[in-house]
Amino acid sequence: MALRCSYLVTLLILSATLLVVVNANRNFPNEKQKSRKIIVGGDQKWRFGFNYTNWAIKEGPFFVNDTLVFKFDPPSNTTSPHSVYLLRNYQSFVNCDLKKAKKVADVTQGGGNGFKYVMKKQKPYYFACGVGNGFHCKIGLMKFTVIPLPSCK
Ligand SMILES: [Cu+2]
Repeated sequence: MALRCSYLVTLLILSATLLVVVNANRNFPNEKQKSRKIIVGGDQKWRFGFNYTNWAIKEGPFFVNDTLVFKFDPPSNTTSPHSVYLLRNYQSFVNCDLKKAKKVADVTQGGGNGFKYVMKKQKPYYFACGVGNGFHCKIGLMKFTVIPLPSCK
């Protein structure tokens, strides 16, 4: 595992070198990296109309045991409700198909410090908002996918 990890980090550093020109201030982790807490969407939080696919590409790479924090206000007269679902596979991700999706946070759980989700496995995660039966996901761009890399500990 240790060998595999250092190999992976080497690969990351190599790709980092290639990306340096276009992305000078991106942080690449070292082997002693602690798991991070990442606010989904940054200061945009979890909202309708922000491109979370682009956000995830810019924010990555992500690692196993990183925590994603989804921040969204509970439903009120002035805010649109949101939720967090895990879609089943790539196909349902592409189509924003919520059938058989797993609800991980309902519309009330994003308030305060936000809803925290720890990515425990090295597998694809397909996140989406479930509001409007796919409408927020499809039209509101409220979806992104992450495959966390093994954390090197
Ligand atoms: Cu939403």
